[in-house]
Amino acid sequence: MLERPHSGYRAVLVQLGSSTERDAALNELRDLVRSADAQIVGEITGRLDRPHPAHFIGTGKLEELLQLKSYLNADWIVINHTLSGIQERNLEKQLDCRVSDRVGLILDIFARRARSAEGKLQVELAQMQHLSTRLVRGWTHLERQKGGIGNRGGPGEKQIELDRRMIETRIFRLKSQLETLEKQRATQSRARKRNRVPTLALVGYTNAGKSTLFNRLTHANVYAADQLFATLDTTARQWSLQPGVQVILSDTVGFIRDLPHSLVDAFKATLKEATYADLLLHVIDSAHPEVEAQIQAVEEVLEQIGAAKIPHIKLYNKIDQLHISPRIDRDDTGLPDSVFLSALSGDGLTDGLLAQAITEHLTHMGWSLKAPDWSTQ
Ligand SMILES: Nc1nc2c(ncn2[C@@H]2O[C@H](COP(=O)(O)OP(=O)(O)OP(=O)(O)O)[C@@H](O)[C@H]2O)c(=O)[nH]1
Ligand SMILES: [Mg+2]
Repeated sequence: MLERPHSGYRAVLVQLGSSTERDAALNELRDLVRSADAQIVGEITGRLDRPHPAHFIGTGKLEELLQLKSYLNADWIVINHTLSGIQERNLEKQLDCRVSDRVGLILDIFARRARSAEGKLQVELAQMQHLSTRLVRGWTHLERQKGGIGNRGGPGEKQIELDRRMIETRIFRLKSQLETLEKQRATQSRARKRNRVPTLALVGYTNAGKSTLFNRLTHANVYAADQLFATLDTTARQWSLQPGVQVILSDTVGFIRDLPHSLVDAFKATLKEATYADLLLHVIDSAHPEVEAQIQAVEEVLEQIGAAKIPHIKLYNKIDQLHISPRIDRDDTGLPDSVFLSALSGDGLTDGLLAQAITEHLTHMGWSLKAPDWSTQ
């Protein structure tokens, strides 16, 4: 029903704000747009003044954008802020091409990546929810123009009302399909608990290296790539923590700062996978310039999905890029707090540091992890 985004857009990016916040945001925006398979042909930056009610950016900037767009032959404008439905529509009309804001862009990437049935349903739900808020806003706006409640004449309003109902019906159906899938997932995780196998989940900012680590530990072949949101589906595998000691490890969707609410809501089931875990492994790209902000963003999402209280270890990944040695840092109680490692070179993994840190945590939580003693049998 929704149009699948096509590849090969020629994109012009718009990033406003003070110069300090702009650089980091612009870098991330470039990664996001490349992850949407588009080519970046131009960029416009500027101060963020009070947003223009009709088209968000000021009239001067709009003129600049119009010229740049036709000069560069661009066909997609990406504005890394939140636009109202009306602003987006006005901009599309004036610029005569597709315009997306940050939420629209992230939804676009998710739509490209979704592979599993559940992932596809979740993306469609997020798109529908996003669309419905825009229609409602557009509708109330139209109504206000026509003189307030009570005046329901125009064919435009009727059409919007019909669209809205259709979207609501679709949202209802998608939610119930997802609920069924979520029940299955909960049953599976209860079964794992009954089998007394500790469950660990890799969580972290997108592109931190979760899938690379997952593949290395479980010899799986999950898609890992230098792009944002490479993984959308949760995969769980057995991992031999030590000879004879099995745990379940799951790889999850990456987080990002200002994760759109419609996505958090729609991906609740996938994100919830983390809340079923006994121990979280928070994978961090320690070589990233925005490392602290990324850690904080992940902690915020964990809070939102109710996973903040689950014990976790911070895995400072990519230490090969920083040229530091693998090590374990401990908290006041002596428990491992962080492990410095590299999923790529194997530092901190092949030497058993990660397995040791995890074993200490699980033992502290009361798991008995003794390997079966075959010698007596
Ligand atoms: N130098 C270096 N690069 C790494 C390391 N671990 C992962 N990478 C690279 O980082 C990029 C992202 O890795 P992924 O494993 O796809 O990251 P992810 O956290 O699963 O990302 P999403 O699925 O997008 O959330 C890839 O290009 C990896 O090769 C590491 O230890 N060192
Ligand atoms: Mg991944």
